[in-house]
Amino acid sequence: KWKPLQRVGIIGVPFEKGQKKYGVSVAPAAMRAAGLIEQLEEIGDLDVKDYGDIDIRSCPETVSVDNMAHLPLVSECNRKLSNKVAQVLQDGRVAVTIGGDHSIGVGTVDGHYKVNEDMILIWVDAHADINTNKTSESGSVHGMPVALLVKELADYWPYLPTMDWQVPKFSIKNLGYVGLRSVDSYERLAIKKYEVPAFAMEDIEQHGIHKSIHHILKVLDPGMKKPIHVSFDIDSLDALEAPSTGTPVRGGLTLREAISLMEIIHSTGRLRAVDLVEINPALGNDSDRKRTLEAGLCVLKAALGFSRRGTAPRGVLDLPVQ
Ligand code: Z70
Ligand code: MN
Ligand code: MN
Repeated sequence: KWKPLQRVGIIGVPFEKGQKKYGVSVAPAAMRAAGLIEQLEEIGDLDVKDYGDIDIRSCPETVSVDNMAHLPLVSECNRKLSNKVAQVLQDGRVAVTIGGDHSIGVGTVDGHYKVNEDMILIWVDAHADINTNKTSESGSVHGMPVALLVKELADYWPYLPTMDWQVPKFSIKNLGYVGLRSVDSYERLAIKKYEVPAFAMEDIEQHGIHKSIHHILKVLDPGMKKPIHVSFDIDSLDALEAPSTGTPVRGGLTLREAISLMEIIHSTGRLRAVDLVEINPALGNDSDRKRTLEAGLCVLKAALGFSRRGTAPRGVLDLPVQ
């Protein structure tokens, strides 16, 4: 019944105030310069539309919330992004969002939820990003998007000025994790309390990427009928595969595992939104930067139907004669 959507919409989000380092905001331009649109168009029959970048205007930050840096900026960016993601989905396209830091997951998931209330969310990351401003040790919002999104954690937040547009309705029961290896203690408590299917690196080691993702999909959606949102933090990859990122963590996913994960999700035909975040082209040398951008491209291509086996021409039954 489900078959992959052959239409894609690209959204760039040059936003970096959800963390402290300069450079993540350059990633949408760097990905386009690395051939993002052209490479996706080379995947057979894919119709790619570039919706451009979200307008990131720095507004005066009139309010401040304890241990939550730049909340008004994060909020304003995500409000616009949420509407844009909903528009792309309503246009009948897979929403492909290029960050930016992971605080933009608030906007992408909020926008997706507005269109598909039955969506499930696969968070692929070294980190769980499920801190509140009470539990965070950094005060950086890119460590908090999941906690902002899920309704079960709403009572753990104080009132957040500027965030009235965002009402957490998404249930933590529709969330799964892949790639975890740097989880704060209260984050672990939340994962245990709500029994979130979380495949940390040691679980992937034990079961393999194939069984791991199939297990998550089965737990979240045994009927195999729900739209899928993948929020892919490039730091889920091993630091050798993707060095140009703000908080690289050793011992992560190989690029092969990430590609395999995305191929499996593509094959469901139910992928409706994918985020690629935390690529920081300003970190590392030329080789690091190139490797990281290429890894991001490989992951997106796998999600959108590129096959490592090759794809035969459509409607052609034999080889050319002479
Ligand atoms: C830590 C925090 C984080 C990404 C770092 C780290 C969060 N748990 N996320 N890098 N992508 O600050 O809350
Ligand atoms: Mn993250
Ligand atoms: Mn991360």
